[in-house]
Amino acid sequence: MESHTLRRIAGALAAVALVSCAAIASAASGRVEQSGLFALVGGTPKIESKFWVSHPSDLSGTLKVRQFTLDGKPILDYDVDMEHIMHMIIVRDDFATFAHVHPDFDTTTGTFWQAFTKEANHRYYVYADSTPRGIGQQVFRFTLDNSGPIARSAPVGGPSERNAIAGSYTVTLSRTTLAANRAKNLDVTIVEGGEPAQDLAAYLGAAAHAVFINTVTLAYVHLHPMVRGQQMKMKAGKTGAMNMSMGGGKSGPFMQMAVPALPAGTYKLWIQFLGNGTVYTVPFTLLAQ
Ligand SMILES: [Cu+2]
Repeated sequence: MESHTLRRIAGALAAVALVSCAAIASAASGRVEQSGLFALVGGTPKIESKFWVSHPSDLSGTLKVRQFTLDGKPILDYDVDMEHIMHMIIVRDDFATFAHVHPDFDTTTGTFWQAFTKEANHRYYVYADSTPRGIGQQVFRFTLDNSGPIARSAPVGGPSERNAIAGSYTVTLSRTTLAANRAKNLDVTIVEGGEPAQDLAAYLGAAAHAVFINTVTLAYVHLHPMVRGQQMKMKAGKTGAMNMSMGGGKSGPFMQMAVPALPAGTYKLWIQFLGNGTVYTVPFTLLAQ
């Protein structure tokens, strides 16, 4: 079976620490800025990404990201990818929560902002995934600090069951253990009431979205499973990236995703899909060994 899964890979592979994540106090404003850790496997950082939190109360604040060309000019033009110019993934330090949000954008300053309320005693990892026009996809990771001592949390553990329940749906992966460093196609099947689900629709321009995060290295992979046996309309984007158009029609329930070669480790995986008008986020744990 032929599959052309659109693939977006980002990673924070240990040896590829190209940009320091050190927090830098901005003398001018008193705010604490972070320079993002470049996180795109196989790519190179072509911009600089800055992160800070404005008007923080104890737990609520506005996450801000502003990106710059390497000669220091704020980036104002972004390509739309999956219906948005920035995708922000926010995961809790124990990988127990996952958010996929789309920050607002100030076209004058190039600043993105996103309201966020964290839970006490946890830090969060924030991934900013965008495609500056003419540059191509760039992904940076930041850390949102904890308020209060970090809670002790259960370890992520081994590979999860292949089935997971989401509302009235059961999502099944063909496997949750993979050979490390080897690309592999994984089937994703969504069943409702014992039958293939009939009320799935495209979500953000894809049949489903899958985000993998290595629980140790924080390497990040973002894939879009393709509906099996359905002709997908693909077009080359301006930057050479592939954009997918599904026209908002029916989607699933039989999908396949092309998982790239993953370094050995444990990966938290979240699959997002739209079922009968509701977005579901389904967690799994994968082991690459
Ligand atoms: Cu996606």
